[in-house]
Amino acid sequence: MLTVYSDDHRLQNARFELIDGKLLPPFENPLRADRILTQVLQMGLGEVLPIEDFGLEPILRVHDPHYVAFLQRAWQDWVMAHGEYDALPLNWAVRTMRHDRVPETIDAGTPITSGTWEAVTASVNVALTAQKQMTQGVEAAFALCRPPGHHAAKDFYGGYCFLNNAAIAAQAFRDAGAERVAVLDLDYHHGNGTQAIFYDRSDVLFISLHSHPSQEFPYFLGFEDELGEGKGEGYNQNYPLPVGTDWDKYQVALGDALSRIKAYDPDVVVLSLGVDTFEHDPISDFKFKSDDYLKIGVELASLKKPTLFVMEGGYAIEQIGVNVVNVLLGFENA
Ligand code: Q9C
Ligand code: ZN
Repeated sequence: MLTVYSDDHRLQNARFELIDGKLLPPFENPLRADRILTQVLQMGLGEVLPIEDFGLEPILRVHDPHYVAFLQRAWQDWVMAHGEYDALPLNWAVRTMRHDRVPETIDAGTPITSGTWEAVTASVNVALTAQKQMTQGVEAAFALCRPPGHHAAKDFYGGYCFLNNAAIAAQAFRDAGAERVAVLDLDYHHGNGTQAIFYDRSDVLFISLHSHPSQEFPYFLGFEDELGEGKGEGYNQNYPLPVGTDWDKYQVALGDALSRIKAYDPDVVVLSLGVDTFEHDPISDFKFKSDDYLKIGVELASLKKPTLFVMEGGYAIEQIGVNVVNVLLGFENA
């Protein structure tokens, strides 16, 4: 399978994130992508392509122009206001407060640094380069995106995500002539950004399997009664699963999700690939073993659809490469 990769991911390299009362070195760090690339090369998965630059246009098909402009100058503005520290603001928009006010900086777990803008635009270009290869006939590709994207919505960031790589690629497929796109999100966390972006649309089906939002980030979205709205009604499906979920239990929900996708009969599948479902993931509580990722790949291959794998989360540095590449090998060898 073809992989697309850019070294520019290293420009997102923060000092800290605020997590559980501690300022810790970020879990979402450059070693993640380095280890995945090493495993791709070691297993001989296939060719590794560099990025092409697609500019702002495909980003603006998904994200709000004010938000994109904010992100582009966020570091500079932050330094003017606070000096050269990672931007780790706290925003407090709880119930009873106004929701028509648009906050700019929000998440103390998602640092903005001097290289964030370059890194996140390179990450989008990774997804779009792989997407373009597929419009030219490649059947499956792996976009080794970093930073991840699925928690970023039209006009906000969070959960280590700034621009929604998977959503931008899904929209690019639509713009290139695909009639129906299915996005299947297998990251441990609910893909709230992707869901919100396509919530009122029937041309992009969004399905997510994840840790129950009553127990886990993003806490306020990802419940099973979120079915889409307007034209999008019936085109959103969540499978919230309890902490401690292992492959045996997951498999049932995955089977159901795959039959829904088969019934939808998409032209292409965008697979938001997180391996934070792993038993030793430091911030998550599912119980996947490395071999289980091969089985996910085999299951996904049963759809027999062109598939774009877009890297999302996964923080167990030692095994992240094996787990990710197992999905891709399982898919290819099925
Ligand atoms: N107590 C992705 O996997 N903070 N983002 C977790 C845990 C946010 C993860 C706090 C986790 C976001 C792409
Ligand atoms: Zn995640």
